[in-house]
Amino acid sequence: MPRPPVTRRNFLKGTLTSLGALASPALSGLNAAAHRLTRHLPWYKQPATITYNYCDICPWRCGIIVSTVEGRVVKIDGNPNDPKSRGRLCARGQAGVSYMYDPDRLKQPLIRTGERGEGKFRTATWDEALDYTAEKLLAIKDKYGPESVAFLGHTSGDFWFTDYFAQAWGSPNASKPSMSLCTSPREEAATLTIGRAIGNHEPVDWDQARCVVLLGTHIGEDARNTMMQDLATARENGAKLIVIDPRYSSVAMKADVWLQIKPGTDTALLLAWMNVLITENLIDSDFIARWTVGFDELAAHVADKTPEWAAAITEIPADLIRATARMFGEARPSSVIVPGRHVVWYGNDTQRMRAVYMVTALVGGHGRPGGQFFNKTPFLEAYPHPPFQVAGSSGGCGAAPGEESAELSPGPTGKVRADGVRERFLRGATAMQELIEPMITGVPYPIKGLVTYGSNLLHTIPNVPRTIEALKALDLVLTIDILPQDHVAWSDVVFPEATYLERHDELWGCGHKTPYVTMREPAVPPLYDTKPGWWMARELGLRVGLDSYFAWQTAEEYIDRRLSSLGLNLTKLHEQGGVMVQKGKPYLTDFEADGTSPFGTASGKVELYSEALAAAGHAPLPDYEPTPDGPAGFFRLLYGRSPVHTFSRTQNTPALNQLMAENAVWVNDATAAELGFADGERVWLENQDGVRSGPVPVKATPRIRKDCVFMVHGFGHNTPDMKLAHGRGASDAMLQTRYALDPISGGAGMRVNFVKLVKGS
Ligand SMILES: Nc1nc2c(c(=O)[nH]1)N[C@H]1C(S)=C(S)[C@@H](COP(=O)(O)OP(=O)(O)OC[C@H]3O[C@@H](n4cnc5c(=O)[nH]c(N)nc54)[C@H](O)[C@@H]3O)O[C@H]1N2
Ligand SMILES: Nc1nc2c(c(=O)[nH]1)N[C@H]1C(S)=C(S)[C@@H](COP(=O)(O)OP(=O)(O)OC[C@H]3O[C@@H](n4cnc5c(=O)[nH]c(N)nc54)[C@H](O)[C@@H]3O)O[C@H]1N2
Ligand code: SF4
Ligand SMILES: [Mo]
Repeated sequence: MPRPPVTRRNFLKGTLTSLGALASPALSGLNAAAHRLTRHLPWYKQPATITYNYCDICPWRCGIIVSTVEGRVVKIDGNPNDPKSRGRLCARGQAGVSYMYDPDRLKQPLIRTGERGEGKFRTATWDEALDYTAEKLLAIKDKYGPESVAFLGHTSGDFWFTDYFAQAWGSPNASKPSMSLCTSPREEAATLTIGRAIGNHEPVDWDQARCVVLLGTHIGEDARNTMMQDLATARENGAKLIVIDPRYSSVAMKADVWLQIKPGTDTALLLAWMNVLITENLIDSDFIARWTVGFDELAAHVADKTPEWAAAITEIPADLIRATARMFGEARPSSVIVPGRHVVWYGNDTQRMRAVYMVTALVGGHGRPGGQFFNKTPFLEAYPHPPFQVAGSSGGCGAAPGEESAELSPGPTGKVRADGVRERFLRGATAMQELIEPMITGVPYPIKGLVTYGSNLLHTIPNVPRTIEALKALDLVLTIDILPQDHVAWSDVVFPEATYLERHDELWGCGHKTPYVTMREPAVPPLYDTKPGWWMARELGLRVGLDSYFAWQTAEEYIDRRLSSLGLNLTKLHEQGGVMVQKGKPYLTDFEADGTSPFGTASGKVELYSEALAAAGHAPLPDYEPTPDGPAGFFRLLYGRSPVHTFSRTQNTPALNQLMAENAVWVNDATAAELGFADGERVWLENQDGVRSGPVPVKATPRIRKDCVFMVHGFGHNTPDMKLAHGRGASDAMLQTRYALDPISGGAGMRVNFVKLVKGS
């Protein structure tokens, strides 16, 4: 039965009634008394118990307030104290209730009975499942060493396995998709150029910006809550907006100028912008003299990269390239190119991202109001534990504060990472897709065990047939998930997790303009026979001899110990509204005042010319490298987000499935007509290697170039166990049988696949 919506007024009333309620989801004595008086009333008039949390539907992690009535979660609101949500949420965040009550959830531990991939399991007790896993892990360790177990994880609880357990166990082979399948090139480029990380919250000073550029970044479809709010504020304040996208995206509609670039040619555009900024003296000479190195080399490098040169490559008219460069330069220093997030596009992505930071540097935008500010990581001590067997986290936007800066070190047997990071690539954090090959070949050494936490292997990593080959070759596959996603069928043992609304979890500390720490507490106890990740990690740890790392008994004890470094504990943090905000140091003036440099490069300056890259045999200044076109009759496959779905995790969420049950393929309308495809007609997509996915409806539209097609990522689920998502839409991951490896960061460029449209439903 649909429940009536909670109005702001009665929600606030509920909040007030429950003020002072315990952190525990159980009703306090006060609430219980109130409940007796009100239980004849409809649920929305009853006092709600409030718990604090951070949203786990996407990696943005907005602070939320969860209302529970009679043991049922009824409403999720943004936490006004939280710098990430500011009291608002996107549609997905509000659908958290539906996500948690999805009837298709994994409910009990499972042990495989059929062949891998068949999806045949028997239910097991937790003791059985944990003992089984521990035995297999120890057998692999005895025979091959601890580094032969890989840990692939994402989603906010991944810390317990991908970071804590992996390091205690002694495997350097831990990885998250949020690096080499998402942000690696921009992080690598930022480290090389400005000597700082970008981190989870892109440091754009929206409030004061006068000119903002979005390169690919498709805000609105990419529905990062506060970014949408910030963009609206910037526009309200009169900031100019330039959007560069081969597709007329939702945010392109809001732009002053939309540049319909030829896919893969952005670096040429950025070089031409630098040419115009320098030749027309639209630069900040003082900033350049004081805070950069290599300006002369850069000026010489771009001297012949004229708008006319770039026009032939990008298919953007030269006068438009010139006009937009002027628009950007004239707003200096309050001009910024938003560092993208999903930046693994064509394989040469670190160089493009360097060019992005260099354009902002030429106008003096780094650390200037309205430019790219300096974020600060919150202070929070780590839980004291014996030295890890392997130092260094698996990287990613989600690493816990206090644990994230260590250098990667080899495992206890002296073996370095099997993905080649620090050997094949310049530095990089981790390269998830490069850990698949060693599972098949045993080179540089065997990987025999796999622990996957909260990452959808078959929808996340390109070259799915290779991943399946790897899954077949392993001695142990442990999957920890909340849903029977496609990869679950390939597991030997499955641990069903309680969702973020049903568990305590590691604190979330976010590097930000105002760094902050927020908490997660359960709104209701775990549903079914599910357990929180911290509990599983500890129970498994105790069974494989890692007792000394799991000295704490509960997550509360662990978190309270960490919070004590801030003079807090969970109860106090709850009482003060779930969030602790610290002071930032966002502007250059903050550093100039105390005579320090915000730039962590070797020179302490923005490195326009990179000695580090030159020394490693890479181009010290970015060059445009063409990306090959596809075969005749094929279109480049572009992909992106829908505002109502996250990756491949929400397609089965009833409330979101109702809003969008399948994806469509965007095709230029004139091209569709030429090929004889009607708008709405169902087609299969077939890639350059003969792999098919679909069928999906054609969206015939003038909003996309003729050389490419576009689809929303995350659809095309095979498993019949996810009843709403099963068989709906096409999978971009299936069609990405190839990727272009970025030799600097280890990122996997995924926009190098091509598809043709094939009739038939
Ligand atoms: N609703 C929703 N929002 C999300 C997520 C989600 O799953 N759902 N995921 C979050 C995460 S982790 C990430 S990484 C971000 C990803 O979102 P973004 O970082 O915004 O991703 P991009 O890949 O930059 O953006 C995709 C856009 O790039 C365009 N594009 C394709 N090729 C090119 C090209 O060669 N040049 C240019 N200039 N543009 C091109 C596409 O047409 C599309 O509009 O979204 C975040 N926000
Ligand atoms: N083809 C293609 N590949 C991509 C992208 C793309 O656009 N196209 N985007 C890339 C980007 S930017 C990113 S950041 C990554 C995202 O990569 P992933 O994070 O792997 O993406 P999801 O599909 O959301 O997978 C999350 C998995 O965690 C499970 N899960 C959800 N909540 C919980 C929980 O509380 N506990 C546990 N244990 N599991 C949970 C979900 O059921 C799902 O199986 O993908 C990358 N790969
Ligand atoms: S942007 Fe939306 S889905 Fe992502 S964390 Fe915030 S509310 Fe949740
Ligand atoms: Mo991402």
